[in-house]
Formats: sequence, structure tokens, C-alpha cells
Amino acid sequence: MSKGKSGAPEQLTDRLFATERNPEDFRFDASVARVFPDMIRRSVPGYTTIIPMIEVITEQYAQPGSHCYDLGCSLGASTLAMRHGIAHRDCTLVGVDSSSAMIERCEHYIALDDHELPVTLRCEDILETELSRASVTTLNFTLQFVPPEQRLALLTRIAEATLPGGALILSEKIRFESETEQDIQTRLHHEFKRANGYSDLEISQKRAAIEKVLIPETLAAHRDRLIQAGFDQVLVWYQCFNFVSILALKNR
Ligand code: GEK
Repeated sequence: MSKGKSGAPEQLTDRLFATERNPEDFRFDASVARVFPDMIRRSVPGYTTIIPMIEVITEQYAQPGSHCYDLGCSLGASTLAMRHGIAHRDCTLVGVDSSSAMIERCEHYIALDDHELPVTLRCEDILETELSRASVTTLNFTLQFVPPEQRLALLTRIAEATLPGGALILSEKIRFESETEQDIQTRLHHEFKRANGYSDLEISQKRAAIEKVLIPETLAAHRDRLIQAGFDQVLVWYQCFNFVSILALKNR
């Protein structure tokens, strides 16, 4: 892996969809991991606001002696935000991702961060990873990649593992019941990508590659399922166009 002067993995500009390519489904492989920080910042409206807020929210809900999980941690941006928000030395922090390319690079970012709280990384499927005594769990743009029919079982497992007073931070791309709103918000999202330097070809090829693997649902579907899974309160704390972040809480 090539590294820059600071010892951090070299960060490249995302040009993956810049030239015409054969349509194939999007995968979190080494080519994506290499450009991921640039890709997610330029593609997900609000991402650069959500990450520091994960630190703020974690600070509020992390409990002494508990476990905190970042499910679908990629290169660890959300994991590091959680790490800096946890005020208790006896907490454990676990990042989970099924992409070995992501986990390998994530290890470097975690090692470069100077915080003392240990981070355990697991290269595992979040549908199977062990969860217990959780005070804060984060799914920052990960649930959208889980097949819809498996989402309730995963959220139920998270809710069951969550301690009274604990929280789930769930960020997702959503779709809208109204076709008019869907069209407006989608156009605004594409304008955001254009403003960040993506061409029409890049936007349309990425869309074609990702549409079978990233399945957005409505806010109502998310709310209902989180309650069904066992959370007591569900609130939206952030929205930018068709991207939201939700806080799901268990009562004390
Ligand atoms: C961030 N949270 O920077 N099991 C484990 N990992 C999975 C699974 C699964 N079943 N499905 C998808 N992933 C990060 C960003 S990215 C969001 C998260 C995006 C992983 C996948 O390998 C990828 O690394 C991550 O979830 C989603 O705050 O790319 O839009």
C-alpha cells in the first residue's frame, strides 16, 4: 500500500467512473478502498457534518463498562469519531466491515490516531458479528447495503444487545413516498455531486453500478422497523436532501 509523507495511506481522487466502463455491480474492493475518503465526501451530502456529530452523540450515550460498535466501519472515519467521544476508559470499541481491503487500510488510520482507547477491528459480516452490552452502535450508511429482508433481524439483534439508555446512530440514503419530492431531492443530490466535480458520465455510471446493491427506503419504513426491532424513541437529527441520520434510543 503506498503511503504519503505522514505515513497515512495515500488518498486518491475518485475517478473510478470517469471513463466508459462495462456495467457491473458496485463492490467495496481495493480500488474503492483506495479512493474512499474522497468518494464518500464528494458523494454523500452531509457526510462531513455527520462524522463530527457522531463524536458528540457518542459522548452523550456511551456508558462505563459497555461495548460500542461501528458496523460497516470502512476506513474508520465513524470509528475514530466514536473513539474521541467515549469518555470511559473501560469501554471497548469494535469496528466491523466485511471488506478486507477496507479493514486493512482502516488499521493504518486507527494506528495513526493518537487516542489511547483500543479499537478492535473485525473483518466480518455485520449480520453475524457478535454484539452484547452495547451503549452506542453506529450504522453510518451501512444498512442500505444489507438486503432489505435481513434488515429487521439485524436491527432486532442490535436492539436486544443495547443496554437501557443506549443508542443506535443510523445514517441512510432514503427515498420519498411522493414522486415529486423524490425527483427534486434526487436532482439536488446530483447537483451536489456536480458541484463536487463529478461529470454526468460519472454520476450516471455510478448510479447504474450501485442501484442493485444500495436499496433506499422511506423514513416511515425506517421508523416503523426501528420500533418493531425494540427501540423506544426514534428521531431524525440530520437531513440533507435524500440523506438522513436517525437516532434510535432505548429507554432507561
Ligand atoms: C464511514 N461507516 O466512513 N457486513 C459488514 N460490512 C458491510 C456489510 C455487511 N453485511 N455490507 C456493507 N458493508 C463508514 C462508511 S460505507 C458507506 C460506510 C458507503 C460495509 C462495506 O464494506 C463498506 O465499507 C461499508 O459497509 C459502507 O462513516 O460507501 O456509502
